[in-house]
Amino acid sequence: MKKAIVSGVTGQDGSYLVENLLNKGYEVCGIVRRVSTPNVTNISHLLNEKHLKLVDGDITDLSSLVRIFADEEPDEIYNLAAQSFVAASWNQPILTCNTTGMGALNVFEAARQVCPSAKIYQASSSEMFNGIEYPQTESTKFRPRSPYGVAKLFAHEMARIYRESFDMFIACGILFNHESPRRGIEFVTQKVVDSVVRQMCGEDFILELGNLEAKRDWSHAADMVEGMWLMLQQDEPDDYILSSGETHSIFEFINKIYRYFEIDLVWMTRTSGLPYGYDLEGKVLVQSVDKYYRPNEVSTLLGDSSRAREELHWSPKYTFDALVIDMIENKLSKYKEE
Ligand code: NAP
Ligand code: G4F
Repeated sequence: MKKAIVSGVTGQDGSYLVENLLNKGYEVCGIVRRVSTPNVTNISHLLNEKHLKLVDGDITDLSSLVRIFADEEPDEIYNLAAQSFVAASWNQPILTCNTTGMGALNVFEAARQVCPSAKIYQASSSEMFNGIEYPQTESTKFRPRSPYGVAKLFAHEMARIYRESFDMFIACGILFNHESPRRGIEFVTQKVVDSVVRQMCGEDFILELGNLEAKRDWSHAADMVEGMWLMLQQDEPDDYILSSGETHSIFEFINKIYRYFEIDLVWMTRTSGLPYGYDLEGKVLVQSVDKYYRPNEVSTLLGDSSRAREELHWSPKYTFDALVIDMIENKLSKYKEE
């Protein structure tokens, strides 16, 4: 039985990855950071699994990683832990770099000291690109636009340094945006789905968002975690883009969610230049406000995942429409339960 360690196990990707690995017959050890009120919602359905064990640890604490890696002797390590919310990285740049950047280095260094032959997956990001040149491939130049992007690029480059200098197996997945019903509430897809469902259930408020012109290449997280696993099944480590190969603006995403409820939004622009959308009765449902604009922005993400498709034989199962339906239907059933 292979053993995998997963950091970030309580997050969106961690929860899907654990399911995926348990289904493949792995023994999984999830690293959970200590908090006063534990948040294990995403993995609550897995807590009684015989082959899943949770251990306390923090990727900013090298000693905790050394202890865990020495105790567990893993075959594979998936480093998914991060401060992953781009917008927050301008307000907390140091925490973001300590966690998302230095935390990854701690994972590589702990593995070098204790289990250098374990295969490591590092969660790199399309936020390392500048969003001007696209479609992005593995050889598109990196030019991050956020503290988060810089922290991810630091980790990405450190992965290469450890790979080349110490002959360690570290594969980086340059993943484009991926979503699911388990996506955190602050990310734009979940925020829109949650707000529109609440409006449709009778709550009276205007959904406030930031830049609606940015374009993202969205996939389903369940498809992405299979790609992570495939990267560690190769003989040699490499970097791979995982993406859908389609790009949609935030406007398009919003329209799609309202359309599900048979509402065709009409868009207008205020004198301030900010857009707002209303229904056919003239009721404003959504508006763009200054407070959700970021100091800088990756404008267009469109990933070319040909290398992963050819070499890993990876291909996503969810279409954009199927992702949207999964998110809406899950949200609707949660509200019905409540
Ligand atoms: P997520 O839902 O925000 O999950 C992040 C996880 O990291 C959570 O389990 C969080 O624990 C944990 N964590 C944060 N700080 C930690 C620390 N100091 N020590 C240990 N654990 C810590 O993120 P995700 O969407 O699943 O993404 C997984 C990874 O892929 C992240 O590295 C992200 O940056 C990267 N990525 C994501 C996307 C995407 O579109 N989702 C795209 C590219 C790359 P708590 O539950 O305690 O907060
Ligand atoms: O959903 P988002 O917050 O995701 P973002 O910033 O693209 O980052 C996600 O994907 C990265 C991969 O490219 C990951 F590395 C990262 O960890 C994270 O998972 O924002 C998407 C877009 C942005 O252009 C943002 O400006 O939506 C725009 N947006 C407009 N209004 C908004 C809002 N984003 C959020 N979160 N909230 C808004 O109100």
